[in-house]
Amino acid sequence: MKKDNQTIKSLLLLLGILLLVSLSPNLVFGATPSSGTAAKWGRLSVKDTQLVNKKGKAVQLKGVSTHGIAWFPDYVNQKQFKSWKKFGANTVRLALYSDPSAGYSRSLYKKVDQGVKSATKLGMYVIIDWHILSDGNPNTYKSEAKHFFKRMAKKYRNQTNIIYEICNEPNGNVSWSSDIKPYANTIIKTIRKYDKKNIILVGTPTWSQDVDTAAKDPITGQKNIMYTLHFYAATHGQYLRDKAQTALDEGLPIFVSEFSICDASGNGGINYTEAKAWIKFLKKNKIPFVAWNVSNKAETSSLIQSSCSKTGKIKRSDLSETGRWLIKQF
Ligand code: IDC
Repeated sequence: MKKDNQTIKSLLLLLGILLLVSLSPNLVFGATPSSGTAAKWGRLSVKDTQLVNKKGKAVQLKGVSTHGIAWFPDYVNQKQFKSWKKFGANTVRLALYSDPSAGYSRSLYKKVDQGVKSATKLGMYVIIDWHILSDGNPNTYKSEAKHFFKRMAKKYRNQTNIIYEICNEPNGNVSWSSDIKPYANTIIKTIRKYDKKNIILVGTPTWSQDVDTAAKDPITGQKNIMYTLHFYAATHGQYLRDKAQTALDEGLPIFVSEFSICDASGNGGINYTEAKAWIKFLKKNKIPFVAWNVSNKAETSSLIQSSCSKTGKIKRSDLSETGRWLIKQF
Protein backbone atom coordinates (compact mmCIF):
# COMPACT_ATOMS: atom_id res chain seq x y z
CA MET A 1 0.00 0.00 0.00
CA LYS A 2 2.75 2.39 1.04
CA LYS A 3 4.67 1.49 -2.09
CA ASP A 4 1.57 2.09 -4.29
CA ASN A 5 1.09 5.55 -2.78
CA GLN A 6 4.69 6.34 -3.53
CA THR A 7 4.27 5.29 -7.16
CA ILE A 8 1.09 7.34 -7.57
CA LYS A 9 2.81 10.39 -6.06
CA SER A 10 5.77 10.04 -8.42
CA LEU A 11 3.46 9.63 -11.40
CA LEU A 12 1.45 12.72 -10.44
CA LEU A 13 4.64 14.72 -10.05
CA LEU A 14 5.85 13.61 -13.48
CA LEU A 15 2.47 14.46 -15.00
CA GLY A 16 2.57 17.90 -13.39
CA ILE A 17 6.01 18.60 -14.79
CA LEU A 18 4.98 17.43 -18.26
CA LEU A 19 1.88 19.64 -18.14
CA LEU A 20 3.94 22.68 -17.10
CA VAL A 21 6.50 22.09 -19.84
CA SER A 22 3.85 21.68 -22.51
CA LEU A 23 1.93 24.77 -21.40
CA SER A 24 4.87 27.12 -21.13
CA PRO A 25 8.13 25.64 -22.37
CA ASN A 26 9.88 28.98 -22.25
CA LEU A 27 8.95 29.64 -18.67
CA VAL A 28 10.33 26.29 -17.65
CA PHE A 29 13.47 26.56 -19.76
CA GLY A 30 13.97 30.20 -18.85
CA ALA A 31 13.68 31.73 -22.34
CA THR A 32 10.84 34.10 -21.62
CA PRO A 33 11.57 37.01 -19.30
CA SER A 34 10.60 36.29 -15.73
CA SER A 35 11.33 39.78 -14.43
CA GLY A 36 11.55 43.37 -15.61
CA THR A 37 9.33 45.30 -17.98
CA ALA A 38 9.16 42.49 -20.53
CA ALA A 39 7.71 40.14 -17.91
CA LYS A 40 5.25 42.75 -16.67
CA TRP A 41 4.02 43.84 -20.09
CA GLY A 42 4.35 40.43 -21.73
CA ARG A 43 3.81 39.89 -25.41
CA LEU A 44 3.13 43.16 -27.20
CA SER A 45 0.66 43.70 -29.99
CA VAL A 46 -0.55 46.52 -32.18
CA LYS A 47 -3.97 48.07 -31.66
CA ASP A 48 -4.78 50.68 -34.31
CA THR A 49 -1.60 52.81 -34.33
CA GLN A 50 -0.60 51.94 -30.78
CA LEU A 51 1.73 49.37 -29.25
CA VAL A 52 -0.08 47.69 -26.33
CA ASN A 53 0.85 45.22 -23.60
CA LYS A 54 -0.69 41.79 -22.99
CA LYS A 55 -3.66 43.46 -21.28
CA GLY A 56 -4.27 45.78 -24.23
CA LYS A 57 -2.94 48.85 -22.42
CA ALA A 58 -0.84 51.39 -24.35
CA VAL A 59 2.88 51.18 -23.54
CA GLN A 60 5.98 52.98 -24.73
CA LEU A 61 9.26 51.23 -25.41
CA LYS A 62 12.43 53.23 -24.76
CA GLY A 63 15.87 51.99 -25.47
CA VAL A 64 19.25 51.94 -27.12
CA SER A 65 20.70 50.41 -30.26
CA THR A 66 24.08 48.81 -30.54
CA HIS A 67 26.43 50.07 -33.22
CA GLY A 68 27.16 47.46 -35.93
CA ILE A 69 27.82 44.28 -33.97
CA ALA A 70 30.66 43.33 -36.32
CA TRP A 71 32.51 46.53 -35.39
CA PHE A 72 31.60 46.79 -31.71
CA PRO A 73 30.85 43.24 -30.56
CA ASP A 74 32.18 43.79 -27.05
CA TYR A 75 29.23 45.96 -26.01
CA VAL A 76 26.83 43.06 -26.56
CA ASN A 77 26.81 41.72 -23.02
CA GLN A 78 24.59 41.55 -19.98
CA LYS A 79 26.56 43.99 -17.83
CA GLN A 80 26.41 46.69 -20.48
CA PHE A 81 22.69 46.12 -21.06
CA LYS A 82 22.06 46.12 -17.32
CA SER A 83 23.58 49.59 -17.07
CA TRP A 84 21.10 50.79 -19.69
CA LYS A 85 18.27 49.15 -17.81
CA LYS A 86 19.36 51.06 -14.71
CA PHE A 87 19.41 54.28 -16.73
CA GLY A 88 15.76 53.59 -17.61
CA ALA A 89 15.82 51.68 -20.91
CA ASN A 90 13.47 48.75 -21.43
CA THR A 91 14.60 47.83 -24.94
CA VAL A 92 17.84 46.94 -26.74
CA ARG A 93 18.31 46.85 -30.51
CA LEU A 94 20.93 44.56 -32.03
CA ALA A 95 22.15 46.02 -35.33
CA LEU A 96 23.51 43.44 -37.72
CA TYR A 97 24.64 45.20 -40.90
CA SER A 98 23.58 43.08 -43.88
CA ASP A 99 26.32 44.20 -46.25
CA PRO A 100 29.55 42.16 -46.14
CA SER A 101 31.47 45.42 -46.56
CA ALA A 102 30.03 46.42 -43.17
CA GLY A 103 31.15 43.18 -41.59
CA TYR A 104 28.18 40.91 -42.32
CA SER A 105 28.82 37.24 -41.82
CA ARG A 106 26.63 34.35 -40.67
CA SER A 107 29.11 33.82 -37.86
CA LEU A 108 27.50 36.87 -36.22
CA TYR A 109 24.22 35.00 -35.61
CA LYS A 110 25.83 33.81 -32.38
CA LYS A 111 26.45 37.40 -31.35
CA VAL A 112 22.76 38.13 -31.94
CA ASP A 113 21.92 35.12 -29.77
CA GLN A 114 24.17 36.44 -27.00
CA GLY A 115 22.43 39.80 -27.19
CA VAL A 116 18.96 38.25 -27.08
CA LYS A 117 19.94 36.10 -24.13
CA SER A 118 21.38 39.03 -22.18
CA ALA A 119 18.36 41.25 -22.81
CA THR A 120 15.98 38.43 -21.94
CA LYS A 121 17.68 37.72 -18.63
CA LEU A 122 17.22 41.39 -17.77
CA GLY A 123 13.56 41.42 -18.77
CA MET A 124 14.12 43.81 -21.66
CA TYR A 125 12.57 43.76 -25.12
CA VAL A 126 15.04 43.07 -27.90
CA ILE A 127 14.97 44.15 -31.54
CA ILE A 128 16.71 41.90 -34.05
CA ASP A 129 17.70 44.44 -36.70
CA TRP A 130 18.67 43.47 -40.28
CA HIS A 131 20.65 46.64 -40.82
CA ILE A 132 20.53 47.41 -44.52
CA LEU A 133 22.25 50.71 -45.35
CA SER A 134 24.86 50.87 -48.14
CA ASP A 135 22.93 48.04 -49.78
CA GLY A 136 20.04 50.54 -50.29
CA ASN A 137 17.46 48.16 -51.72
CA PRO A 138 16.38 45.47 -49.24
CA ASN A 139 16.14 43.03 -52.15
CA THR A 140 19.94 43.21 -52.63
CA TYR A 141 20.45 40.53 -49.99
CA LYS A 142 16.92 39.13 -49.83
CA SER A 143 17.87 35.48 -49.86
CA GLU A 144 20.35 36.06 -47.03
CA ALA A 145 17.65 37.96 -45.11
CA LYS A 146 15.33 34.98 -45.53
CA HIS A 147 18.00 32.69 -44.18
CA PHE A 148 18.56 34.98 -41.22
CA PHE A 149 14.92 35.50 -40.27
CA LYS A 150 14.04 31.85 -40.71
CA ARG A 151 16.83 30.97 -38.29
CA MET A 152 15.78 33.67 -35.79
CA ALA A 153 12.00 33.10 -35.96
CA LYS A 154 12.47 29.35 -35.52
CA LYS A 155 14.64 29.91 -32.50
CA TYR A 156 12.64 32.67 -30.84
CA ARG A 157 9.06 31.86 -31.87
CA ASN A 158 7.90 31.28 -28.31
CA GLN A 159 9.77 34.12 -26.69
CA THR A 160 7.55 37.09 -25.84
CA ASN A 161 10.16 39.88 -25.83
CA ILE A 162 11.31 39.64 -29.46
CA ILE A 163 10.84 42.27 -32.17
CA TYR A 164 12.03 41.72 -35.75
CA GLU A 165 13.21 44.69 -37.81
CA ILE A 166 13.47 43.44 -41.37
CA CYS A 167 15.19 46.34 -43.19
CA ASN A 168 16.80 49.19 -41.32
CA GLU A 169 16.87 51.94 -43.95
CA PRO A 170 15.91 51.46 -47.58
CA ASN A 171 17.46 54.27 -49.59
CA GLY A 172 18.49 55.32 -53.08
CA ASN A 173 16.42 54.34 -56.04
CA VAL A 174 13.85 52.20 -54.22
CA SER A 175 10.11 52.43 -54.26
CA TRP A 176 7.80 51.49 -51.41
CA SER A 177 5.21 49.71 -53.52
CA SER A 178 7.45 47.89 -55.97
CA ASP A 179 10.57 47.14 -53.90
CA ILE A 180 10.11 47.45 -50.14
CA LYS A 181 6.55 46.17 -49.78
CA PRO A 182 7.15 43.00 -51.84
CA TYR A 183 10.34 42.37 -49.84
CA ALA A 184 8.42 42.89 -46.60
CA ASN A 185 5.66 40.50 -47.69
CA THR A 186 8.25 37.80 -48.39
CA ILE A 187 10.13 38.22 -45.11
CA ILE A 188 6.94 38.53 -43.06
CA LYS A 189 5.84 35.21 -44.56
CA THR A 190 9.21 33.68 -43.64
CA ILE A 191 8.89 34.89 -40.06
CA ARG A 192 5.19 34.08 -39.65
CA LYS A 193 5.72 30.49 -40.70
CA TYR A 194 7.29 30.07 -37.26
CA ASP A 195 6.52 33.12 -35.18
CA LYS A 196 2.86 34.01 -35.45
CA LYS A 197 2.71 36.90 -33.06
CA ASN A 198 5.78 38.99 -32.27
CA ILE A 199 6.00 42.50 -33.68
CA ILE A 200 7.64 43.00 -37.08
CA LEU A 201 9.07 46.41 -38.05
CA VAL A 202 9.21 47.43 -41.68
CA GLY A 203 11.56 50.15 -42.98
CA THR A 204 10.28 52.93 -45.21
CA PRO A 205 11.81 54.81 -48.19
CA THR A 206 14.43 57.56 -47.83
CA TRP A 207 16.31 56.06 -44.85
CA SER A 208 13.04 55.21 -43.09
CA GLN A 209 11.48 58.63 -43.31
CA ASP A 210 8.61 58.24 -45.78
CA VAL A 211 6.04 56.76 -43.45
CA ASP A 212 3.41 58.84 -45.26
CA THR A 213 4.13 56.86 -48.45
CA ALA A 214 3.74 53.56 -46.61
CA ALA A 215 0.48 54.84 -45.10
CA LYS A 216 -1.01 55.14 -48.59
CA ASP A 217 -0.29 51.51 -49.40
CA PRO A 218 0.16 49.58 -46.15
CA ILE A 219 0.78 45.86 -45.79
CA THR A 220 -2.51 44.00 -45.61
CA GLY A 221 -3.66 40.70 -44.16
CA GLN A 222 -1.06 40.73 -41.38
CA LYS A 223 -1.16 41.55 -37.70
CA ASN A 224 1.41 43.24 -35.47
CA ILE A 225 3.25 45.11 -38.17
CA MET A 226 4.74 48.55 -37.47
CA TYR A 227 6.59 50.96 -39.75
CA THR A 228 9.84 52.64 -38.87
CA LEU A 229 10.54 56.34 -38.73
CA HIS A 230 14.18 57.39 -38.20
CA PHE A 231 15.32 60.91 -37.43
CA TYR A 232 18.49 62.81 -36.58
CA ALA A 233 17.36 66.00 -34.87
CA ALA A 234 20.03 68.32 -36.30
CA THR A 235 18.97 67.32 -39.83
CA HIS A 236 15.29 66.40 -39.59
CA GLY A 237 12.78 68.77 -38.06
CA GLN A 238 9.12 69.75 -38.20
CA TYR A 239 8.61 68.58 -41.81
CA LEU A 240 9.39 65.02 -40.76
CA ARG A 241 7.11 65.21 -37.73
CA ASP A 242 4.42 66.42 -40.14
CA LYS A 243 4.98 63.34 -42.29
CA ALA A 244 4.70 61.19 -39.18
CA GLN A 245 1.49 62.94 -38.15
CA THR A 246 0.01 62.38 -41.62
CA ALA A 247 0.84 58.68 -41.40
CA LEU A 248 -0.63 58.40 -37.89
CA ASP A 249 -3.79 60.17 -39.02
CA GLU A 250 -4.11 57.59 -41.77
CA GLY A 251 -3.80 54.81 -39.19
CA LEU A 252 -0.18 53.72 -39.65
CA PRO A 253 1.55 52.35 -36.50
CA ILE A 254 4.96 54.03 -36.18
CA PHE A 255 8.08 52.85 -34.36
CA VAL A 256 11.22 55.00 -34.02
CA SER A 257 13.77 52.19 -33.96
CA GLU A 258 16.69 54.57 -34.51
CA PHE A 259 17.36 58.26 -33.90
CA SER A 260 19.88 60.68 -32.53
CA ILE A 261 20.03 64.38 -31.79
CA CYS A 262 23.06 65.22 -33.95
CA ASP A 263 23.04 65.28 -37.77
CA ALA A 264 22.30 62.38 -40.10
CA SER A 265 25.98 61.45 -40.40
CA GLY A 266 25.82 60.37 -36.77
CA ASN A 267 28.18 63.21 -35.96
CA GLY A 268 28.21 67.03 -35.82
CA GLY A 269 26.54 69.32 -33.31
CA ILE A 270 23.49 68.54 -31.18
CA ASN A 271 20.25 70.40 -31.84
CA TYR A 272 18.61 70.55 -28.40
CA THR A 273 15.62 72.58 -29.56
CA GLU A 274 14.63 70.00 -32.18
CA ALA A 275 15.52 67.16 -29.81
CA LYS A 276 13.02 68.58 -27.31
CA ALA A 277 10.32 68.96 -29.96
CA TRP A 278 10.86 65.35 -31.08
CA ILE A 279 10.64 63.92 -27.59
CA LYS A 280 7.47 65.88 -26.94
CA PHE A 281 5.96 64.47 -30.13
CA LEU A 282 7.03 60.90 -29.32
CA LYS A 283 5.73 61.03 -25.75
CA LYS A 284 2.43 62.60 -26.76
CA ASN A 285 1.81 59.79 -29.26
CA LYS A 286 3.43 57.07 -27.13
CA ILE A 287 5.73 56.17 -30.02
CA PRO A 288 8.58 53.80 -29.10
CA PHE A 289 12.07 55.32 -29.38
CA VAL A 290 15.48 53.68 -29.56
CA ALA A 291 18.69 55.73 -29.69
CA TRP A 292 21.73 55.13 -31.90
CA ASN A 293 24.39 53.99 -30.63
CA VAL A 294 26.04 52.07 -27.80
CA SER A 295 29.73 52.53 -28.47
CA ASN A 296 32.56 54.89 -27.64
CA LYS A 297 33.33 55.73 -31.27
CA ALA A 298 34.43 59.35 -31.61
CA GLU A 299 31.16 60.63 -33.07
CA THR A 300 28.33 62.62 -31.50
CA SER A 301 25.72 59.85 -31.67
CA SER A 302 27.85 57.48 -29.56
CA LEU A 303 26.30 57.26 -26.12
CA ILE A 304 29.56 56.50 -24.33
CA GLN A 305 32.47 58.92 -24.08
CA SER A 306 35.32 58.09 -26.42
CA SER A 307 37.74 58.26 -23.49
CA CYS A 308 35.86 55.44 -21.72
CA SER A 309 37.08 51.99 -22.69
CA LYS A 310 34.70 49.99 -20.49
CA THR A 311 32.41 47.69 -22.44
CA GLY A 312 30.68 46.08 -19.44
CA LYS A 313 29.15 48.00 -16.55
CA ILE A 314 29.16 51.77 -17.05
CA LYS A 315 28.19 54.75 -14.91
CA ARG A 316 26.44 58.00 -15.71
CA SER A 317 29.82 59.76 -15.81
CA ASP A 318 30.95 57.41 -18.60
CA LEU A 319 28.23 58.70 -20.90
CA SER A 320 28.75 61.19 -23.71
CA GLU A 321 26.78 64.43 -23.88
CA THR A 322 24.21 62.63 -26.08
CA GLY A 323 24.07 59.75 -23.62
CA ARG A 324 23.47 62.07 -20.66
CA TRP A 325 20.69 63.83 -22.55
CA LEU A 326 19.13 60.51 -23.50
CA ILE A 327 18.81 59.05 -20.03
CA LYS A 328 17.00 62.19 -18.89
CA GLN A 329 14.31 61.38 -21.46
CA PHE A 330 13.81 57.78 -20.24
C1 IDC B 1 26.65 55.20 -38.93
C2 IDC B 1 27.61 55.08 -37.79
C3 IDC B 1 29.03 55.32 -38.29
C4 IDC B 1 29.30 54.38 -39.45
C5 IDC B 1 28.26 54.58 -40.53
C6 IDC B 1 28.42 53.66 -41.72
O1 IDC B 1 27.26 55.99 -36.77
O2 IDC B 1 29.96 55.13 -37.26
O3 IDC B 1 30.58 54.68 -39.98
O4 IDC B 1 26.97 54.32 -39.96
O5 IDC B 1 28.05 52.38 -41.45
C7 IDC B 1 21.73 55.78 -40.03
C8 IDC B 1 22.10 54.36 -40.07
C9 IDC B 1 23.27 54.07 -39.16
C10 IDC B 1 24.30 55.19 -39.24
C11 IDC B 1 23.64 56.47 -38.70
C12 IDC B 1 24.58 57.68 -38.69
O6 IDC B 1 21.04 53.50 -39.76
O7 IDC B 1 23.84 52.86 -39.54
O8 IDC B 1 25.38 54.83 -38.45
N1 IDC B 1 22.46 56.76 -39.46
O9 IDC B 1 24.98 57.99 -39.99
N2 IDC B 1 20.67 56.34 -40.60
C13 IDC B 1 20.72 57.66 -40.42
C14 IDC B 1 21.85 57.95 -39.70
